[in-house]
Parts: sequence; C-alpha cells; structure tokens
Amino acid sequence: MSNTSNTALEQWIKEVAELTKPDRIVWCNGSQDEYQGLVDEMLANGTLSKLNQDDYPNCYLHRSDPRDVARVEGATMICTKTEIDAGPNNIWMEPTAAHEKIDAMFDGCMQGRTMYVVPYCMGPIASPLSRCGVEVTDSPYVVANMKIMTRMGQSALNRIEKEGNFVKGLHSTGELDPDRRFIMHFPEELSIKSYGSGYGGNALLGKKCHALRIASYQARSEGWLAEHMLILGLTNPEGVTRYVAAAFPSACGKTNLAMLVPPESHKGWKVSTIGDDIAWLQPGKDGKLYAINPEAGFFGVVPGTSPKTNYNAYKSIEQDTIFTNVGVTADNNPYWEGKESGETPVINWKGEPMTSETDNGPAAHPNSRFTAHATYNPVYSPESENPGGVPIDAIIFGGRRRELAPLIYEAKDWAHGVLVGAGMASETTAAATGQVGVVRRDPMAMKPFCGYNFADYFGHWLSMSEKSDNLPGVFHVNWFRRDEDGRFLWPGFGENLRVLRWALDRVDGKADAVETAIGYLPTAESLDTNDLDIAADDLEAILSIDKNQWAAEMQAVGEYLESYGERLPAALRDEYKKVQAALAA
Ligand code: TSX
Ligand code: MN
Repeated sequence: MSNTSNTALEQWIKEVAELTKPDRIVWCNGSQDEYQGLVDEMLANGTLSKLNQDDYPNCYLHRSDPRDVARVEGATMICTKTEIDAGPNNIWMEPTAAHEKIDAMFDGCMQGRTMYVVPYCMGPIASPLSRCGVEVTDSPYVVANMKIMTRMGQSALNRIEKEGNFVKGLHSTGELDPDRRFIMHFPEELSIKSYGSGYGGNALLGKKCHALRIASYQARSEGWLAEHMLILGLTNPEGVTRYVAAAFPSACGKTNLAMLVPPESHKGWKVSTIGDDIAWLQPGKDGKLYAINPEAGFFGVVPGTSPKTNYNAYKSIEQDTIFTNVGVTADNNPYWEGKESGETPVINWKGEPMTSETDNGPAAHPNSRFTAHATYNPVYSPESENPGGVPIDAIIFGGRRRELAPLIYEAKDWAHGVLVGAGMASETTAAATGQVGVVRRDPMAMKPFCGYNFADYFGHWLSMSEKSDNLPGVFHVNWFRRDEDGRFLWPGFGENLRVLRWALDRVDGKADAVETAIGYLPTAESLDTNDLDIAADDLEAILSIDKNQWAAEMQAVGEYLESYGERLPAALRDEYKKVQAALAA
C-alpha cells in the first residue's frame, strides 16, 4: 500500500526505514485524537507527567536528559559542497563525509521504536510564501511539539502532493550522548539530519533548521528573506494597524515585545502578535515587503514570564501547553523563577526535591521552555493566517548594550540599514552563557541561524533594494542603557510602545529627528514622554551618542566585517567607511 502519491516522498521514507529499522511506521495526520494518543503514550511511559489539571488544563511536564537542554552550536553544521559557501559564520563539513558519519549513527537506531512521518507546512497552508517539509522522527515528544508549532499532518501532506516540493528532515533522539550529537544541514539537497538530541531547537526540524537555516539559503536564490524576527501589529486609537518586524539576539525580550501590553497612558492603542521568532519576508507587487510567520506556536523561554513582564505569554501557557524542564509546586503546578505567583517549588527541573526556593535550585532550567499554540495568546492577530502576509513598515534591530547604543536611531537609507543589522552586537547574560556582560557580534540576530556565508547574506540584504522601491524604514533600539550605578535609564516593557510610535511616525515623515553620524535620533520633543516618569538628564543620555565611543565601535564593526574577507560586498565596506568618516568630521 502506498501512503502518498508523491513518489519522491514514498521512496525517501522507504530508504530511511531501511537505514533506521523501526518496528513500525506511523504517518501522522495532525488530528486532535492523534495528539491525545501521543500524550497518553508519553504519560504511560513517563516521558510526560500531568500538571495540575484544574489550574493548568491539558498541560504537561517533560523533563529532558539533563545533558540535553539547549541548542548545540558546536555540533551544528552546514554541509555545502564548498567550505566558502558555508562561510566563517558556520561549522562546515563536506556533504559525503557528513552523510557517512551521521548515517552510521542512524543505522538501526529505531529498532524497537516507532518511526513517525510528520508532514508539516511552515506558514499558512494557502500561502504562496509558505514552504513544506516532512520530519521523520522516533520521538513522540517531537511529534506533539510539531503539532503545536506547525501546520502538521494531512493538510500539509495534501499541499506537498500538489506542489511536489518538501524539505527532508531525519531525526532520532539516539542515545542522547553529547559526543554523538550532530545537527547537519544540507542546503543544496534541501535536507536536514539531526541525531542525539531531543531538545526543541535541535529536534523540531521545522523551526530553526528549516525555517531559518535551510530557508535562508532558499530565500537567497529566490529573492526573499528568512529572518530571526518577531512580527507585531500596532493599532492606533483610530483603528489603523501597521506592522513591524524586529530582530534581537537572545535575552533582549523578543517575545515580550511581540506581545507588548500598552501602558495606562496609551488607552486605545493595541499591539497584536503575528509571530515571536521567525519572519519570512518577500516583496509584493506594490514594492512593499510582506511577512508571514512560518510558525503556528510559541517555543518560549519560561523563566521570567509573569503577568507583569508578559501578561499575554502568561495567559497563553495556562492551558494546552507542554512545559519542558520547569519545576513543580506542592499543588503540582509548573514553577519557574520570576513567575511571581507567590508559590514555592518542591521539585526542581531534574525531578529532585527542593525544601525552599534557594535549596537545590534553580527550580526551572534557565532555558526551560513552553510550547503553546499561537491562538491562546490573548492578542493573537488573525492576520497570522493571511496568505498574503502583512505589509512591513519598519524593521527594527536591537541589542542589549549598557552603554553606547541610544534608545533608538533610524538608518539613513536601506544600505545603511544593512550595516546597522550587520553591526549588531549584544551583551551576554548569565542565563545564556554564564558569562555576564561580554559583547558578542550577532548580525541580524542570525549568527547561529544563517545557512550560508554571512558575506553573501549581507550582499543579499543589500540586493533587496533592487527588487523593491518601497522598503521599510530600518531602526536600531536598545532598551538596556544604564548609568554608572547599574540603574536602567529606560523603563522598557509597555513603554517601548512610545519608541515603536516614533519609528512609524518617521516612516510617515511625521516625527522630527536630529541627524548624527550613525543615523537619525529622536529630538527630545518628538518622542512622546507624556505621563512617563523619566528624568530629563536620563532622557538626554539615551537620546544622544558619544562620538569617541562610536568611533571605537565602528572600528570594531569594520574589523568584524573585514573578517569575512574578499566576499564582503564593497557596498557594505563603503557604508561603514562613510559612518567612520562622519564620526571623524
Ligand atoms: O523584555 C524586556 N523588555 C522588552 C519588553 C517589551 N526586558 C526583559 C529582558 C529579559 C528577557 C527588559 N528588561 C526590558 C524591555 O524593554 N527592559 C529591561 C530592563 C529593565 C528592568 C526593570 C525595570 C526597568 C528596565 N524596572 C524596574 O525594575 C522597576
Ligand atoms: Mn529565536
């Protein structure tokens, strides 16, 4: 019997089964019954446990292997024919050698196990901007997460059979040995092989592996952009909605911004969420960039999520949520640092007892996650399903910088905006690296996710101005400026709405700005600070630049970009030299 009319898919599944030798093969249809069946199976074998079903209906806890809690950049590879196509920003392996190495691990790895065939669509099923894939996995946890995070099952298979194209993703949790763990990408073959990890970013192949690494490679040849960006809608009191896409390195509060709650002073304004992690952008007939969120859910960091920091995320994860590596309270509720519910944990993420918040902590792993469907977000935007995407008026880059970067500045034009994105950098936090305050370069927040040479990527970004004459404005923000005593100068969170308003007003030619060497900064009057508790000198500090500091920064940006060698686009070199000259003037 044939399971699909797509012969390439049928053939590939046959090959994969011959290699991995599963006891049985299940083609997933994406139904609710199927999801419940997987959950019941995982409850029975201990992969999942039930949380308090009165407080957290249909919520479950998964504890991963304690050595398998995050993405593994050192084991993530881009396997293009030539090393230079992967670029210095990636770890490269020659494709034949890579297949050989990882296939030896896949050989027989599914004996005694079930092999799930998971067709999925990244983006609305009806959207021409969407792309499909099929993930083969032996992990029911992965299937359940894919059900929440993507359009998974029969509808995706139907599209694959109509279109013919799909990305092949092969995954096995293997024996979870950190030394036998590889996440390999073959962009020229549109395929992914992931072995030895059950963690989301390594195992939910539709997300970082497909929607960013493989898609970025495809996007270059097809003339679009696959980016590590949130997409939000901002509706003014008159009911007009504009859309913003924004890229931030980790620990900058991207999900919080995507779900922002307007402050008291902004009654009548509304933020709605299209996506919190990935955006696919493509020029439309009118020259504007249109964006879809390829995902259908949130795979977010749990610690720090409270009604105060992110009310909408907090509400999103009160039902039908898979929690991975959080703690548990005596009432069997999920617990994490920064939940601010007044509860105390009794069991930590490893399943060990805790007698107090500080004993045997932290309760939740710093990279513990929630998996929740997008529609549970109280400010979910139905435009998420628009097959045409939403028109983007502003692109915002950001970083966590104690000094240097002002609250917001606007790039002078598209090419300068590409420099602003390419020069992005952020300070590390304890949660991410254990090392606090070290500045890391992370162009467009894509350092771990670009499937090809960054020099070519910058060139591709620059080339978008030839494909479109109505590109968004480009901005850079920093919510994290501090004074000498370590006090934050900007209140952040909901008040960031004021900064988004300034950006969109600039796009409309309605807000004043001061021209500086690095771009346009708000005048003190053009940024709405009504009802905002901020001292005049603090405001002055975050709305100005230190030329000497910036000269040093541009030197560092230039050196970083030149490390990409002769492939670096000359136009990008011109851009940083222009800023350097303006700073010296
Ligand atoms: O997410 C954050 N955003 C964006 C919100 C839409 N965070 C949390 C970062 C960790 C993921 C922020 N932290 C933001 C911010 O804008 N700003 C800050 C820094 C900050 C922290 C606390 C206060 C002010 C600024 N205020 C008090 O503690 C009272
Ligand atoms: Mn991300």
